[in-house]
Amino acid sequence: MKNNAVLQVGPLMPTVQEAITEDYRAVRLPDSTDERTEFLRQHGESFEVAVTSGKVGVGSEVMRSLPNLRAVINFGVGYDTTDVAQAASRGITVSNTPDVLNDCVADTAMALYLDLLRGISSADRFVRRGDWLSKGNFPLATKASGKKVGILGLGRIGRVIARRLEGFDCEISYHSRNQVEGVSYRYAATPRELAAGCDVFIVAAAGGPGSARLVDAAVIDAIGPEGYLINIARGSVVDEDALVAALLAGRLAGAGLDVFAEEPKVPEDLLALENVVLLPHLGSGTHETRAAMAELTLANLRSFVTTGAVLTEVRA
Ligand code: 8YV
Repeated sequence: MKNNAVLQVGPLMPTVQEAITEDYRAVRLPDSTDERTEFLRQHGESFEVAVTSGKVGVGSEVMRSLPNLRAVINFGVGYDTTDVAQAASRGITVSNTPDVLNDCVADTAMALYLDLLRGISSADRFVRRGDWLSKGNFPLATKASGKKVGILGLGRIGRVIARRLEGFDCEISYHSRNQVEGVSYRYAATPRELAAGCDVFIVAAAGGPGSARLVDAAVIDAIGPEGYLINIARGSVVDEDALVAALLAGRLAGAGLDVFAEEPKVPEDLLALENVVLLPHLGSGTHETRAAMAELTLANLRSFVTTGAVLTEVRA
């Protein structure tokens, strides 16, 4: 490949940024729209590979401005910010970082699960405010073991969540685009059917056009006033306005959210609610997992540059 053939799109983990700059002389796409347009007009033709993260991705417009692009190397398992349809039609390879983050994202789902049902964050605030001294006992919570849990999306991460929930004696059901072979969990034909049959509804489905607002007002109402919603996938999978309205009206018992529709914006109305646990999209955010994701990102880049194929290709 030519010099400067690697384009960095958006911020990356320092170790990844250093490696691609030193080893491939990668050039960073400017962040401001004006500078970016001019940069792409002048240099767009020279890039064959783009390295990005799931947060930023290579969207339709940037991809169109890179006429010689051959690969998008994505840090993160989710690739909904990259125009995979355009990539497929132009024969552009897209890679992501699957599997290495399954444990941490599933652990985050479990942390939200226990926190939400037992009121852990709320109880922590209770102690810090001095309410234990002034008000006495913390209100009773909901038992977490043995619940009926519905998982939307029984992919790599969904399956690890299910395995962890088995340890809590939960009764697991799921809905996925296709029924999964070799699992004993009950299959629900629609998200609404899944919601109607569970106490806790966990969103683990990939983001993107195919799953946008799959969890709509009707699904949220089917989870019901005694039910909880947890989302560790993408904010786009849930109709956020409908979720906020249901929480405010008491039509849902609570929600545990690691992801939002317009990150890092969190709906103002949620901030005052005690039955909601809010996380800043930290699903995979541990030293160990981020290092493994960085390694796989760089291995995909190395493999593409030397062989023309990536190790973990996205097949949308
Ligand atoms: C990533 C994630 O860290 O992998 C994903 O899809 O949601 C996160 O855990 C993030 O996307 C990287 O930008």
